[in-house]
Amino acid sequence: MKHFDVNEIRKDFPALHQKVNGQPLIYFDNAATTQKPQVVIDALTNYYSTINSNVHRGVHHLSQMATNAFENTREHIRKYINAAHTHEIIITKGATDSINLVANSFGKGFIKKGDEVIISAYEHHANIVPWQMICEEKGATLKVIPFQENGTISIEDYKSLINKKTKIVSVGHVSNSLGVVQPIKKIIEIAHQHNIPVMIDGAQGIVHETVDVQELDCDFYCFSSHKMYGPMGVGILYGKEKYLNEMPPYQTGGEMIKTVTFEKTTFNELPYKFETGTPNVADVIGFDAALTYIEGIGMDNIKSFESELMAYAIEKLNSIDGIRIYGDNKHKAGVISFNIEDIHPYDAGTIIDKFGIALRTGNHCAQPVMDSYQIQGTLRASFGMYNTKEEVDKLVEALIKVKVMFG
Ligand code: ALA
Repeated sequence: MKHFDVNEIRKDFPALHQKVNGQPLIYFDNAATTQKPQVVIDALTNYYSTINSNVHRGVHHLSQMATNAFENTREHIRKYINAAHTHEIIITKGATDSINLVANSFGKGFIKKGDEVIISAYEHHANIVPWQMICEEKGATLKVIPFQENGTISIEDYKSLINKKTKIVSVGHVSNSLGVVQPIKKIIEIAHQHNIPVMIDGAQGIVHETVDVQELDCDFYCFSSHKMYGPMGVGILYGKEKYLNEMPPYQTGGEMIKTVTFEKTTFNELPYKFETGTPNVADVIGFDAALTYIEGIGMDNIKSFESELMAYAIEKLNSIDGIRIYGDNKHKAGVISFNIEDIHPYDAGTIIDKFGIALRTGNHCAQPVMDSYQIQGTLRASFGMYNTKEEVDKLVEALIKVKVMFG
């Protein structure tokens, strides 16, 4: 195993070394977006200073260099998630864009009146609304697996929703609002016993553990670069070739076209069939640098470091009188959602910001989760590979001060 030294890692992230409100920044909003290592920032500068050019569109030197770097990233992503084919990797704008692509394209191709789609009650809005809309359009029904007090679904509840009308299941790997790791392998296995494909929203999953899409046997898996220490505006959709080939194009124009006449247009092969317009070349290449950076640290190292940090943070937070952590579960990754007494999360978050600590407050784009607990929102601390136990101690000190102020 490679050596993991959080203090060395912190040196690679320039944004961590600043003061906010006169205090050293403590960045605990990693589930919203992670900070970027210098190698990623350098990759962007290098791209714009040297090979900036459009891809797949020119025989000239710069265009070929940019195209090679762009396509090398696609291959890197394939290897990173162990997909069988490079053309199963579609580059999108983000995880939300990826889910919209599948909901619309799969929906257009395979969902009809009377069919059913299964999601869960712990989903981010991005894995609810696209399905809701396609169901409305097609006259299909959206079925929702409830989650239990501890933030996970019951397999029995899930099984009871599956029937002959079920066309697809789409669930999150890790809940963004609770941090609970869901039993996705089991969910996939059960759906496959009925020949139903499964889409996994991995936006909060792949950041904290190794994902092998062939081993999981998921039919679709999506995620965002910016939650993996890479640039914003880049998402990935992995899809099994057998589905992607049968699905109609989502958006049109640009790379997805093979031939156009006014009578008929033919479409490009995978993966380009699903890629339109000029892609976000610089940021895709920046994502390549982020993946290389993560590989250099080692996901096993990151996972065990973050697990220890999470356990420490849960224990420390639980020692504060009046705190309630939502989604009390031993299978958690990267996220702790909580409230203190009846202090409004916005009030607490605003005071905590004065201590230089960045948390997210609100419903975390998961309103049904908040509704289940009958709360308006929570404070959410989310961790990355560069956070420390000392930072957790500072958060606990700040929360005690908040309690005193509102007490
Ligand atoms: N979906 C992101 C979050 O959970 C933005 O904060």
